[in-house]
Amino acid sequence: MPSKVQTPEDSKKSLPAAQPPEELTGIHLGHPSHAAAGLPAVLSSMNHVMGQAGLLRGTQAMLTINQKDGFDCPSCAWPDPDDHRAKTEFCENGAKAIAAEATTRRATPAFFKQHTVAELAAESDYWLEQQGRLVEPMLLEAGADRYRAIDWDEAFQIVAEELNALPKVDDAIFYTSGRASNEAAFVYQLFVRQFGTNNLPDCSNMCHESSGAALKANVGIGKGSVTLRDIETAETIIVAGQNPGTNHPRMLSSLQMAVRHGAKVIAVNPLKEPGLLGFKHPQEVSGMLGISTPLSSQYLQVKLNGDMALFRGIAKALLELEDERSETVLDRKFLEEKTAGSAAYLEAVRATTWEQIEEYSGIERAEIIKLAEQSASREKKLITCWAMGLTQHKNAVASIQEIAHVHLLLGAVGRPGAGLCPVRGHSNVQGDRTMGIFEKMADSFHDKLDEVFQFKSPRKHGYDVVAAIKAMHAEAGKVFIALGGNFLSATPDTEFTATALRQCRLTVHIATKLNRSHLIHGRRALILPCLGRTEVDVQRGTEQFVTVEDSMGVVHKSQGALKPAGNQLRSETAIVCGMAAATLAGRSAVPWLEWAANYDLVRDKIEAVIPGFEDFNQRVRVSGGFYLPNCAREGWFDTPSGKAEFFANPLTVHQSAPGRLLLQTLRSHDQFNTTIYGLNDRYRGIGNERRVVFLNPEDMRERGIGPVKPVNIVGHWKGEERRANGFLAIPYDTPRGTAAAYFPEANVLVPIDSIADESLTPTSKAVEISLELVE
Ligand SMILES: Nc1nc2c(c(=O)[nH]1)N[C@H]1C(S)=C(S)[C@@H](COP(=O)(O)OP(=O)(O)OC[C@H]3O[C@@H](n4cnc5c(=O)[nH]c(N)nc54)[C@H](O)[C@@H]3O)O[C@H]1N2
Ligand SMILES: Nc1nc2c(c(=O)[nH]1)N[C@H]1C(S)=C(S)[C@@H](COP(=O)(O)OP(=O)(O)OC[C@H]3O[C@@H](n4cnc5c(=O)[nH]c(N)nc54)[C@H](O)[C@@H]3O)O[C@H]1N2
Ligand SMILES: [Mo]
Repeated sequence: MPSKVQTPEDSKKSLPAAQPPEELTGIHLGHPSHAAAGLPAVLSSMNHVMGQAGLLRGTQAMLTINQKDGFDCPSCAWPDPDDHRAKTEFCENGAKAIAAEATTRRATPAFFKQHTVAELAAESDYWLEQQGRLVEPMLLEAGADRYRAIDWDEAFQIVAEELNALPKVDDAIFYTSGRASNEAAFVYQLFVRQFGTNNLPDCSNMCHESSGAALKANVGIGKGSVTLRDIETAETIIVAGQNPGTNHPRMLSSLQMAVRHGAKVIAVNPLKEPGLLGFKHPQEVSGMLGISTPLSSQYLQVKLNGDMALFRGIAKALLELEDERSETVLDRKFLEEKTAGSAAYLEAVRATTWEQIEEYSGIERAEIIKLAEQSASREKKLITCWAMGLTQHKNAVASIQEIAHVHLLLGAVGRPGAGLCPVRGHSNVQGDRTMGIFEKMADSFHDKLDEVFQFKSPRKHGYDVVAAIKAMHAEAGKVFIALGGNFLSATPDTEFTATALRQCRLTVHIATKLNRSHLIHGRRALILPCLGRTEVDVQRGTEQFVTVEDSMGVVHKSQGALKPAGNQLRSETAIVCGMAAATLAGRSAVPWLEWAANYDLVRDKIEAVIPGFEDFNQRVRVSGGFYLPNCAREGWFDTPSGKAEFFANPLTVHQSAPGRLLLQTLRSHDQFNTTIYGLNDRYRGIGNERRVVFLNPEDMRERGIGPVKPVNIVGHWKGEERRANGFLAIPYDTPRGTAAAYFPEANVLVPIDSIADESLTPTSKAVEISLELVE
């Protein structure tokens, strides 16, 4: 029988806190900037690196990051240039990520002995992060109030014992965050499938799942179609729902290069984001002197969730231009030969009125026509980049398909300088998916896996993130294992998720740093400390490397250079192999421990199972790596019809109830997802505070809320209320009716049932709220 451990009826007070403390930290309010990077960025990165890692370790790390024989930056998935690579190919936020990993601080067994789990949970996420690297496997026994050190074999035995005691295999849930290497991800999914389940939720479920679902249906591959060279040679680049100044700073160099070649960059974003206005290249003298290149020639402050209407508007404007002009605006040849469904789509576009488009998008017709004319000018080299502003909405899939439709009308896919560019988040989130981290892989993948490993992999689809939380919530006694990440803080509806995790019989986290998920635990809990990307990985005397795939489908090596943070640390691959060997003892023919000692053996099997990895071990040793096949890039479409598909989706937008605001949850400049590096959001003019809510000044006036006054945020969802208390109201340039607050503090407001159609991604960019003034 699954054991019921802690119930929601247990007094909340006695349980470790699922949310960071509500205290304010003392805001310094400045002004939003007009450009990103430049000298302050360099200074900030140096501060972080030298402050955390010291001069020697810091410099050593910074000189190998993103170099062809170095390690892949663990921050974002923006690719490295194929040819013109700078000596310092990193950005301010990459530097912060390195500093966080290379830190000399340690969360030792003595530290865990000093603090109860409840005491640790009362601290802020920023404080938890500052405690440094985890160095020994830690166990929280049933009923104990603090973690204690144990050895690796004991830890693997506990995992094996709990997994094998489950009444059904589907009671085990295996989460992955997108930093795991290809090798770790491949062995992990094999372990999970040999154990017997497809319960492989991942961070992608909360991230670019909508892009994958949309593009797979449109163009036959759920990945972007462009390369870095395409970006640099495009004529028009639309950046929609993305804040590259903070989240993909190296993308700004590529945009700057494009602008210097004559490209126009168009920003589509409700907020005026400094990183989209201008760029001061930190590796150029002019940039260091503070001279910025203006980036966006047009800045469309779309309403939250107004993108589908905007792109429908672009399509409508293109059609009207085609009608007006004698020359063709649309690529008729491409439409006829390579696409299907355009007639029904074009009919839907004609039937959509300009009034509706303007109302839903909040953008005037003239501006939309201007953008359409720009997109269709000269060689129609159009690239559209997007990220979470598009993917985390109810109609995300349909919105992204509307982007694809505009590209198909212009034939702007699979041509040099043109294409679709979902900009990935985690540095290997795309690679993890390629390796089979997915709750519903295609049959072709399973067939190959079965053939190569001589077993019958389960075909029943597994849980994605939201389904996993609901399953743990509905029934006690599950086992939850996480390869990286911070499940509790990254997922929606924090208190609901906390209840779900507390009911597990075992929670296990393979991690580099302490986070809140380690403190909101099951009956028993394990923390298994792993090596980071920056560190040397030696197995049985031989130095190993891992591989990753960037946002543009380049697979390459990553090899750390720093001395590991502790001598007990194991690599992710070795930890997964250790768990698999203990759990599947006698049931698996895989030589897990041999694999843990030699990643070439794992790569040979990746080659055998996954298309595009021919001669993997040879090709990945060639400097810079190799591109995976990509049908859309190559100009053909792997859809059932063999053509790129149009879908005449009904036009939708989030309609808030009267008096309510629509809140998006986003990242500050000093965080990597749930990892809080600092308390500033420099470009937006916020110093030393995270509990802020950005509001339109008119909306504030109407509600009698003065600048920097404390408010409580009340979330509304189908008659339910969720609360996040004690936020400071900040007047900001955002459209009326919209608001913004930081993730993860605001996750408590995101309802577990509010998910995107088809992709099932939590709608983190659209939470209906009202505000209460705090007296
Ligand atoms: N330094 C740093 N780098 C990171 C991360 C990090 O946390 N820190 N996270 C990584 C990860 S996992 C990811 S997925 C990416 C995330 O990269 P982003 O997607 O840039 O991240 P967000 O902060 O969520 O920003 C969303 C942007 O979309 C806008 N937006 C919100 N709603 C809408 C909308 O309805 N329409 C439009 N057009 N825009 C909208 C917001 O104003 C904001 O500018 O970054 C990756 N890189
Ligand atoms: N409200 C709201 N929620 C969101 C989002 C949003 O915009 N708004 N964004 C969503 C998105 S896009 C994403 S991707 C998810 C992110 O969700 P996750 O990927 O689960 O969260 P992270 O904060 O990236 O994970 C950080 C933790 O990973 C561990 N870690 C760091 N490096 C390594 C490593 O090399 N190996 C291992 N094993 N562990 C490591 C550290 O312990 C660290 O505390 O959050 C989602 N949640
Ligand atoms: Mo992400």
